[in-house]
Amino acid sequence: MILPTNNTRHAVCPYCGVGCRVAARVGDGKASRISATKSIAPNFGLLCQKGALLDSPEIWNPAGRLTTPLVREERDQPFKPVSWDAAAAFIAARLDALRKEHGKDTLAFYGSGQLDTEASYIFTKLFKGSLGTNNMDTNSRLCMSSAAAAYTMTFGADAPPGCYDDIHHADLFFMIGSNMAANHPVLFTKTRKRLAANPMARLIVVDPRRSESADAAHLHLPVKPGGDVALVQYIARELILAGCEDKSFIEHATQGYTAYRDALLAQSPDVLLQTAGVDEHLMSEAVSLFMLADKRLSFYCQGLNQSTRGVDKNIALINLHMQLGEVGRKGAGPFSLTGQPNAMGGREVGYLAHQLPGYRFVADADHRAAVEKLWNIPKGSIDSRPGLSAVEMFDALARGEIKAIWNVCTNPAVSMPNVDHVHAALRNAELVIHQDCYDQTDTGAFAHVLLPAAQWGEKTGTMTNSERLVARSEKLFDPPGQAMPDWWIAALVARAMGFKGYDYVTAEQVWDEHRTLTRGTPCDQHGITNLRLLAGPIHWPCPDDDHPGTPRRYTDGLFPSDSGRARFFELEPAEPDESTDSRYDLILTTGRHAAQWHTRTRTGKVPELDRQYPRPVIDMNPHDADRLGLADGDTVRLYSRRGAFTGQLHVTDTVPPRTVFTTFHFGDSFAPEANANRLTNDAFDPKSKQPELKFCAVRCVPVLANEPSRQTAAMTEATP
Ligand SMILES: Nc1nc2c(c(=O)[nH]1)N[C@H]1C(S)=C(S)[C@@H](COP(=O)(O)OP(=O)(O)OC[C@H]3O[C@@H](n4cnc5c(=O)[nH]c(N)nc54)[C@H](O)[C@@H]3O)O[C@H]1N2
Ligand SMILES: Nc1nc2c(c(=O)[nH]1)N[C@H]1C(S)=C(S)[C@@H](COP(=O)(O)OP(=O)(O)OC[C@H]3O[C@@H](n4cnc5c(=O)[nH]c(N)nc54)[C@H](O)[C@@H]3O)O[C@H]1N2
Ligand code: SF4
Ligand SMILES: [Mo]
Repeated sequence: MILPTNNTRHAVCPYCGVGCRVAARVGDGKASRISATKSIAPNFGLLCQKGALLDSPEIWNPAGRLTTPLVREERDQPFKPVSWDAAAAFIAARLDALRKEHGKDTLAFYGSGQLDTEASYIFTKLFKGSLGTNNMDTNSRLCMSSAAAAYTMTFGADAPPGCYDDIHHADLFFMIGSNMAANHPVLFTKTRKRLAANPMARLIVVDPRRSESADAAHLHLPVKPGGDVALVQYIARELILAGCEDKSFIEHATQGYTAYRDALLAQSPDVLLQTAGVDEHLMSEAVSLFMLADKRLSFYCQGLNQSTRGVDKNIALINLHMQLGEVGRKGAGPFSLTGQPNAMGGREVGYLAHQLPGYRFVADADHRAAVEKLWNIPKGSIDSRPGLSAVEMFDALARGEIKAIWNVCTNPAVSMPNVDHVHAALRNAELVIHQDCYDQTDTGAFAHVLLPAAQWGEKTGTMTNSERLVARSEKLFDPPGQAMPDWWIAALVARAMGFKGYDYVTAEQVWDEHRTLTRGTPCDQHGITNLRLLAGPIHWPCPDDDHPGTPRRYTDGLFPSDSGRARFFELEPAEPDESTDSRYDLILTTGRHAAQWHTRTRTGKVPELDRQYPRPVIDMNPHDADRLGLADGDTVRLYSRRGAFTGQLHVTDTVPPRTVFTTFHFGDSFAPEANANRLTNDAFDPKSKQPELKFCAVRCVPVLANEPSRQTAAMTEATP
């Protein structure tokens, strides 16, 4: 354990949205062992295996890094190393030419919740302000956009009401569509500690699979994939019938309750049970646990968000907590877990296609005018039309309506649904810029320009974690070669294009500008100064220098909506976008392994992590394996209506009959047909535009040892 000394720096773990802070001792331009410190929020000495292995030399080896800007005119040419100025001049000239010839909306940006707030801020200013196009979206669209939309619809503004301290006070944990044990491990450890300390406390997990989290639960509700609205409504309805309603909270702080209540009572419990797909006795047990508990805390993530009903799934749960008076109450409430370390910060700078900084929206004339004034750009510079969301953006690229895409800190050639179509779009683009810290990524293979980014630990930046805690991630190391921070690269290109207002020298200057833009907004960070961030992290809202920060919001029952009240919505339980039939008779759901991070560009390099999940695995119930004549360890192929995927069969009763599970960690660079997103459906939720990554219809066939060509077989058989 390293003790804090003068030469100890703190950085934010670059993996999940728990936002653990790690300490490293620096000296001689190097940093020594990374650890966590007991006194430091939010993890207080805890780290999971991914965080603890951040000092693995493989992560820092310059051999696997992009170290100089690389440019090629055409994709069949080799890349040439160039200086930063030459790369910026090349990009500026190409973007300018496309903009003049075809219009500003032919340029697009695709970013990431792993970028720090400073980088997200400058890219937003460059695209929405200076270039005047809202064709700017990020992987948060695949991740948190349903949660953001649901919070905005119900409370009037995005972000969770509570904080991690609520774990120490809750007596019922309701984890729905979250495998916290694998994906937010430090929070799961905190939850288990609370369960151990309070023998009356209970954990319910709602997941079609018996995940690692479900294994540790008192009650596992194996919901039918997509059946969450019905499941939550069943519980809410039974609770109403039992008189569990907080009448005072409902009357003083909400609107729309009567209509919500009437609509729920009009539902048939049998139909709800059938749609949820869970036995009545298990559901009755869940209802009893809700009734016995005093403080119920819900954690949710992609099992709710990644669905064509993602917003409704979120709202059903928020409705339930409002009915129980559990918003702004210590130890209770709806708490969406953020996936990436700074997806919250990205939402705060307004990096999604419909947003502007400070939870403002492009469609709102007052919001546009306020931001134009703060950015010192002519009135009317910001377009009033929301730009294209992730799926729509790659569609427009495939059709040739978008011509240039600048892709930063995300690997869409692996992670987008229906990824064959995304590959075709990238091949069709006139200009692909890919900005990454690592060499040899799947998306980089499509690029004309590769820009070397300083990675975590090599730059100063600010991150907001799942609980609205804003922390400074300090620079520990120098980046290799010419790699530079993402914000610096954005500002360099903006200046090369002749735009004013990008003369930043430090990340602190960018932060100061960003926090000013949040002043008076629901995510007010004006009081979070650089000086205060040196001392430690602070929860927003924090309007002034002497404000202590706000771990819990809405404690006064006042909400940032027009009426000042939170709003109930009536919902219809409905089926997912795609259905099974005799040809595609299995439901595929996708997710993550505890030891791998997304497209493996970092965890795949760390032997201790990679060996835990070194190749694609398909989990299948023994009944299906018997029915299909398959055995554990067989190489099998899944076909959906869109493509094919090959993996090793794992026969296990953790998945229910007729449902199979795999991860999306592997791309074409690993093996042909290793990418599960060849199968997934790019249908999206109409309210959040978040795609359906958790449900598609597939069939499973054995792979024959001597078959001619996998790709050809896949193409012929995939045709419905
Ligand atoms: N180790 C690791 N940790 C990570 C990441 C990683 O790649 N690796 N990624 C980070 C990111 S960006 C994110 S967004 C989070 C994601 O964190 P999670 O949402 O916890 O991760 P997933 O595995 O995608 O999905 C969670 C669970 O949803 C279940 N599920 C599938 N369909 C349904 C359904 O219809 N209803 C319900 N109730 N559940 C369903 C799946 O079986 C799965 O167990 O993890 C973060 N943490
Ligand atoms: N089937 C299926 N697909 C999914 C999901 C699912 O559950 N199922 N989940 C979706 C979700 S929630 C998410 S968040 C996405 C994640 O998908 P991606 O964002 O595509 O995945 P990553 O591997 O995290 O990509 C990050 C890239 O940025 C690079 N990088 C790391 N640090 C830096 C840096 O500081 N600067 C720069 N410029 N680059 C850096 C990495 O090397 C890597 O290439 O996947 C989505 N896709
Ligand atoms: S729980 Fe998340 S933030 Fe914490 S060490 Fe693990 S991956 Fe990093
Ligand atoms: Mo995510």
